Amino acid sequence: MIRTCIGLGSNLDQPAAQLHRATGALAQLPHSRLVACSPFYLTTPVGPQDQPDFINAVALLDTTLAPLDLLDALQALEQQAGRVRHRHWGERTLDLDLLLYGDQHIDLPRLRVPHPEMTRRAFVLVPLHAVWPDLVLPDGTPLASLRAQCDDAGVWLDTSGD
Ligand code: A4P
Ligand code: MG
Repeated sequence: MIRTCIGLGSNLDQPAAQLHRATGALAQLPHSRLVACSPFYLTTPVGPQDQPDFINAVALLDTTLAPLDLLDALQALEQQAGRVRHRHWGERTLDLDLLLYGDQHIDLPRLRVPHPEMTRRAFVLVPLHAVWPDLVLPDGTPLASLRAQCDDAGVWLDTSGD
């Protein structure tokens, strides 16, 4: 089994419910085991500001699926959530990003791992650190140091409970 990290995000159609459904679906993926999911966070949008706040979380999934097979499965779940692509970095019902696949580096047109933006995004670093505090990234950087340096002003623990 390979330990993978999956970033979940939604800002349309009851975002917290979208993420609850998505984690349930991740737990049902073949050849895979959902290990943990971070708390949900309410986050201000990165990119266009004229869109609703997001709910973000990070799940840890152990799997024997190959990277592109896992990406296919994640994209199928996005489709099932009725995802329509509006605009780059824009609003979406469900976004599932493969952040890490073990300590592998993957550079394919369809799949770049580690996710190229992850170390710059508080909406990824905060939940990832919450669910896996002693993670060391494939390049040797301790996640805790990135978490300590990141500007988390737009990231709040979601206490709405829905
Ligand atoms: N792709 C390449 N690498 C990966 C990977 N590691 N994981 C390809 C998933 N997909 C990967 O993605 C476009 C293509 O990226 C896919 O076809 C896949 O083959 P997309 O999600 O369909 O398009 P997008 O969302 O418009 O672009 P992008 O760059 O993926 O956006 P992101 O990085 O997903 O960011 N603000 C807050 N607060 N919270 C958010 O969750 N999300 C975004 C979207 C912007 N602002 C946000 C949030
Ligand atoms: Mg995406």
